[in-house]
Amino acid sequence: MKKIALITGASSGIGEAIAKILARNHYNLIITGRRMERLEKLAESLISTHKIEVLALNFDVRDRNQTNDVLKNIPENFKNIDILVNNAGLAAGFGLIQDGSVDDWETMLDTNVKGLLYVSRALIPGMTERKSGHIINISSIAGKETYQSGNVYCASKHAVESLTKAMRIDLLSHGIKVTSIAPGMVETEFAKVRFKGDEQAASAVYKGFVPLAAQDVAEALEFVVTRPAHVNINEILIMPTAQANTAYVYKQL
Ligand code: NDP
Ligand code: 8X3
Repeated sequence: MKKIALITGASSGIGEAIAKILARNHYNLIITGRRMERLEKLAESLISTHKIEVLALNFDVRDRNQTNDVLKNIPENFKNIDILVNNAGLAAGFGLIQDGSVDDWETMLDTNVKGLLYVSRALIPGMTERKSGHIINISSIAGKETYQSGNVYCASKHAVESLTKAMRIDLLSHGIKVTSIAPGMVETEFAKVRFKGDEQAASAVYKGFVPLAAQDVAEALEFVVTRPAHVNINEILIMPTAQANTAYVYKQL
C-alpha cells in the first residue's frame, strides 16, 4: 500500500516541488491551498505521470473552522496520513517595526503560526492513534536569526522552530518523527508576495547570485523521508552557497 503525504501550500514554490518529489517516490498525496485551479492542474499531471492518487483540498489555513471542517472530512482512503508537511506560509511586507503594518503582522502570524497549529491539531490525533507519522515543518533561516525589517516574519519562523521542538518532545512516546527544514533564500513566488506584486522589488531580491531553487529544498526533504525508521533528522539548515546568513549575501551586480 502506498504511503500518504499531506502538503499545505502546494500550489506554488517549495510546496509544489515537494509534491512532485513525493509523487516520484510513489506517495499518494493530499495537496492543499487557496488557488484550487492550480492544485487541480498539478493533481492531474501527477496522477497521469506517476500513477498515484492525489486529492486536492481547498482551504485557507487562517480559517480555523474551514480548516477543521475540510480536514475532518478527508475521504477514508486518504485518512491515514503518514507525512504532514507544514509548508503554507508567507512574508507580508518588509519594513522597520516602528513603521509596520498591523494587518501584515496578523496575516503572517495567522498563516505561519496559527495556520500551522490548526492543521497540526487536526491531523496529529490520527498519528498518535496509529503510533506513527512524520511532521515536517518548513521553517527558515529567519527562524534562527533576525534581520533588519524582517521583524514579525522572523518572529513567526522562530515560533515554527519552537513548535517543532515542542512537537518532538510531546510526541516522543508515540513514535512520531518531527523535522524542521530551514532554507535560506529560495526563488519562488515568496518575494512577489512579500512585495505585494511589485515585480521589480521582487526580482531585485535574487539578482547577482544564485539562490536556492524549490527543488533543492524538496531534495532535502526527500533525504529526510527516506531515512530508516530509527533515524530522525531533527533539522536541516539549507542555504545558497552565496548566502552565509541573513546579513551576508555575496552579490555580483
Ligand atoms: P510561495 O509564495 O511560492 O508559496 C507559498 C504557498 O503557501 C502557496 O502554495 C500558497 O498557496 C500557500 N499559502 C499561503 N498562504 C496561505 C493560506 N492562508 N492558506 C493556505 N495556503 C496558503 O512561497 P514559498 O514556496 O517560498 O514558501 C513556502 C514556505 O517556505 C513558506 O512557509 C515560507 O515562509 C518558507 N520559506 C521560503 C523561503 C524563500 O526564500 N522562498 C525561505 C525559507 C522559508 P495559495 O496562495 O494557493 O493559498
Ligand atoms: C525566507 C528567507 O531570508 O528571505 O524565509 O527571510 S528570508
